Amino acid sequence: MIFRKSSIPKRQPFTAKLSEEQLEQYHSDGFLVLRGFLNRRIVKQGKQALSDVIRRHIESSEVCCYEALGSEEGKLTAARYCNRHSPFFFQLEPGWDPEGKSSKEIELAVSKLMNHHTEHQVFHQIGPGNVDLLRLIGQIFEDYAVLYQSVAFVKPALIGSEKPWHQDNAYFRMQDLEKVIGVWIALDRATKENACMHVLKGGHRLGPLRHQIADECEIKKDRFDRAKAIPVEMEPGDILIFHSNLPHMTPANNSPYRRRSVQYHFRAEGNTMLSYLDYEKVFKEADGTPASCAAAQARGL
Ligand SMILES: O=C(O)CCC(=O)C(=O)O
Repeated sequence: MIFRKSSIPKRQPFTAKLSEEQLEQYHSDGFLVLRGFLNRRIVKQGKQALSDVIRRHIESSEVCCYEALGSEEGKLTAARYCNRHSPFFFQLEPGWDPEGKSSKEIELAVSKLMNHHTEHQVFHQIGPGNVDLLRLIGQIFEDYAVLYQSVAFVKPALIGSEKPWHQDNAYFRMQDLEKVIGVWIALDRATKENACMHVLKGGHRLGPLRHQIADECEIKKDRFDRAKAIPVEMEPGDILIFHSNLPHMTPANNSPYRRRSVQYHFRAEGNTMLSYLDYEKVFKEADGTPASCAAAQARGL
């Protein structure tokens, strides 16, 4: 197709900019909350898109492949639905068996979606296609912001399990730890009751902390005082921008309120990915011990 110059839409002018105080706050606390960043219409579309994407996969065996992940005793540890044509997948709460359940029941047990931005235009619009967001992140990086990954956590009501303390850089392997940022976006109200994010304010300045594999990959218990954690309560449309060395967790959701959120990680354009072995020399504690999840898994640390 040939575009005439006049038919090419003009690039939207960037409008968002962080103030000096906000930049300082990000660098000293390791996070920043921007209230009402997304409007109600797009938040509603995001929630609808989550439902649509989940249902489309459950109901179409042409698109979807189903995997039951098992433990040594042959018990189901997690059920996962993947896409035959894309890197997208979602999984259910540990141990929750979808056999004989309706699509609605299954949807309410989903805990995590990976690469959701490939499955719906709204998820692209909220994240990697959001010029205001790219500009803010780019301002922090002093470089262009590029999508690294997208993941959505959808903490189910009553059964949502805990995500233990971790630093996101423990999962990644980017050369410059300063230039990877997570953006956590509330689609529902996120409160202490329904498992909002909890962070260790300023904890990114501790540098890499040793992770170990328990049920999941988590920071070793003695690395900081967990009583110093603070909850970050958010309204739908608020966003949390956080450094990928910031220790954070979400507790179990025992409340009757589902807590949906979507999340994107961005890297600076100039930040490059290392091999697992090279990353051990970057994400390490002060005594040189490799601290990432992969290192813990491979070396039994
Ligand atoms: O949203 C959640 O429940 C957990 C989010 C989290 O810990 C993460 O994104 O690394």
